[in-house]
Amino acid sequence: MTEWLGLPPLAAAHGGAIDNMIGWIHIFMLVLFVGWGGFLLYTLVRFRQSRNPVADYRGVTSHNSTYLEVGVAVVEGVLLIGFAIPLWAARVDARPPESEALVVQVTGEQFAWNVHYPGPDRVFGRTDIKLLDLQSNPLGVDRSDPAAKDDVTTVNQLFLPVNRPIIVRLRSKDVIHSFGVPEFRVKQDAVPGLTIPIWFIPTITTADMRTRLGNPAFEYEIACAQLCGLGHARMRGFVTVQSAEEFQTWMDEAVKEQAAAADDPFR
Ligand SMILES: [Cu+2]
Repeated sequence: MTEWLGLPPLAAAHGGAIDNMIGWIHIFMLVLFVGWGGFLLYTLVRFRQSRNPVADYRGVTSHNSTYLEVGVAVVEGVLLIGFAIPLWAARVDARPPESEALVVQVTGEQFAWNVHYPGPDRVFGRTDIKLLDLQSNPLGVDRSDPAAKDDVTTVNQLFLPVNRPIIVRLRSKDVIHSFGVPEFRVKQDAVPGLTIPIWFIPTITTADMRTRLGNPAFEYEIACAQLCGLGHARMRGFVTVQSAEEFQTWMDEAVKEQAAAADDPFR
């Protein structure tokens, strides 16, 4: 019902509820705009100077405006209590259990998105700021930690399986960034010093979306949605949504490659 808003194509399970809410807000705001605009025009005509040469010091005695304002407050209350709060509760409080989800850490920095997968053991390896190297180890993963041996990191490339809950733990190294993927209807600030979880279920693979849109170059894009410095505009990450099998193949390859690279004494 929200095609008239021209939103980006939808590719996440919860997105319909968000679009619904955006639709209702637009409808209510249109009613308010027309109502207040009409009222303004009415007062301009009704209280024009030629009809009211002398000011009326008694003012308005009817209570209509009070009733109207109560009406507006009720509508806004419905938006807040009926739509916004339940949606917030479902989106933020009711996170799926980590055992059923793919948990991935995404760390913003000026000006890139660092992605960290825990690997098959589902445990994030230790990271140490002393090991941090912007070229070879931007997250400072300590490969000597057993839990880190199978960890996978990427820069600006987030690979996700379709139809599975994804929990992104959002962090930042430096300033406030914002993780926004319009097709997933998610946008959340990444705040230094905090780890903020967000979750969603991607429903359409990148390949299917390309066919659907007739655009072979389509990519889901992580746009940094907070002005975070001079390079903000080039802080673009890409999300590749794959079938469960394709994702597993990619993950197995990446685990092997990165573990081998970490073991290479000549690196
Ligand atoms: Cu940024």
